[in-house]
Amino acid sequence: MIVNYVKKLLIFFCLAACARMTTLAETKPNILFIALDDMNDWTHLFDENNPIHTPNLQRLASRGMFFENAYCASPACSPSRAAVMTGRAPHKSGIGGNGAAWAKKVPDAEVIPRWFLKHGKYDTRAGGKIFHHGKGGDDPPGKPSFQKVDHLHKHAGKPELNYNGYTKGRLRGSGFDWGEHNVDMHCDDYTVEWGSKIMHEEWKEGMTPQFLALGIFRPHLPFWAPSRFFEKYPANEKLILPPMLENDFNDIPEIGIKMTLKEGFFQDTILDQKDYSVGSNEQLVRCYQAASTFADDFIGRILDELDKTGQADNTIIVLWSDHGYHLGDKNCFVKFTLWEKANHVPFIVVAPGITKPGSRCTAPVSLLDIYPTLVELARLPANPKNDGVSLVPLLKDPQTKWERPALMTFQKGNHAIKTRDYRYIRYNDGSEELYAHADNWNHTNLVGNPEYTSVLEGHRILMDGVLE
Ligand SMILES: [Ca+2]
Repeated sequence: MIVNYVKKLLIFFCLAACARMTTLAETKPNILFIALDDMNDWTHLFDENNPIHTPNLQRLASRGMFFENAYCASPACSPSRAAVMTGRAPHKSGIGGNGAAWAKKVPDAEVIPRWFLKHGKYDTRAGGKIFHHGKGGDDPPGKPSFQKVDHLHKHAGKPELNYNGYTKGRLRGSGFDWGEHNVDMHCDDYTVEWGSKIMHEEWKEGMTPQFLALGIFRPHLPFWAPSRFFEKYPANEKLILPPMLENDFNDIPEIGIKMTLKEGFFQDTILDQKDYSVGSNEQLVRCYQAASTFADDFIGRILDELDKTGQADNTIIVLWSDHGYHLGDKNCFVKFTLWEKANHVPFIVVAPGITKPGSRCTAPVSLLDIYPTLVELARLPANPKNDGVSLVPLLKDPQTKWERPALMTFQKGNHAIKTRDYRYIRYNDGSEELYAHADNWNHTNLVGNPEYTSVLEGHRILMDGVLE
């Protein structure tokens, strides 16, 4: 009796699974493409011992695959986003810093949504920050990246950008402020409202498949969030601060130290005063934590809206952050470094019928891999100019053998690779760093340690290989 019941149950689940797979196989899936800005790995998504609460990132991860070791192609907004969207590696495209305009560097590039429009007849939509704002993010003349766009900068001047006067930590005006900020509409509220409206009006039975990109600007500076997002982050000694090693720069080459000075306005007042008042650096860390949970909340709202459309089973979701952020660790508040915290990012893919809910993958992967992965998932022809590789084998089986390292580049000739066991950095003057995987705050440079001579040599060869 019980055996029969179990058999029936198994048949039911098989049929249900087949029905799901049939759905994705017979119709073109929608793509919900969500970008975060400057969100690092110090969140519950990666480890529940981390201080930053991200219930909605975890909710999203529970639906598909979370890549624990995903890396941006470049630790700055413009080159990282250009790499994701064009599929071109920064060392080949020449887009290695925030100053380069992607449309001028690679005018022949077909960005992901254009590939979907051209080869899959997709409708393409984008709200918020997808490319970097400013001229570096502009489309090439006559080649719009999306059919319909709601730009983030359209909302400049709205209440969110009215700086509210925390002068102590202020650096260059409201763009670099941090604090509690209670206004009706933050810039991401506009983006989520716009995206929700698109889904509400256009995502229906029989719809044209759609590529919808939504770019959330938080936790990027200004580190602002409404007061309720600060409740979990105490403004006193109980606040969790990143570990800071004394003399952390003693084993860092000069060129690596120089990179931290890129936004070098905090160096004299680094977290040594234990000052939790408004505008202090400790308060800045607290505000980053709150701004990250605020960003996470927007993700929850997007998922709620998707679920209301009834299209979730036919929608591939990809979520990524353009890079990470240092919060006083390694003596800096900055992203423009080749260390782990500025490059290790949240990256989640939900592909119904393909990814197993709640699965995790430990292989090192790059955000450059997003383009070829989405193209394969949607069964469109591959773009031969993509420098990344499709992650579909890993989405199907996270244990797939995967020896390819993730490559990161910042400006000209400065690179890092991440393998399963090490991070190896080589700057354009030839100086190097090597860190064990477990040393994720990059406290101990192993270059010069005779025990690691062969590891170092192996990583030099690997880097030469991926740069070819
Ligand atoms: Ca960014």
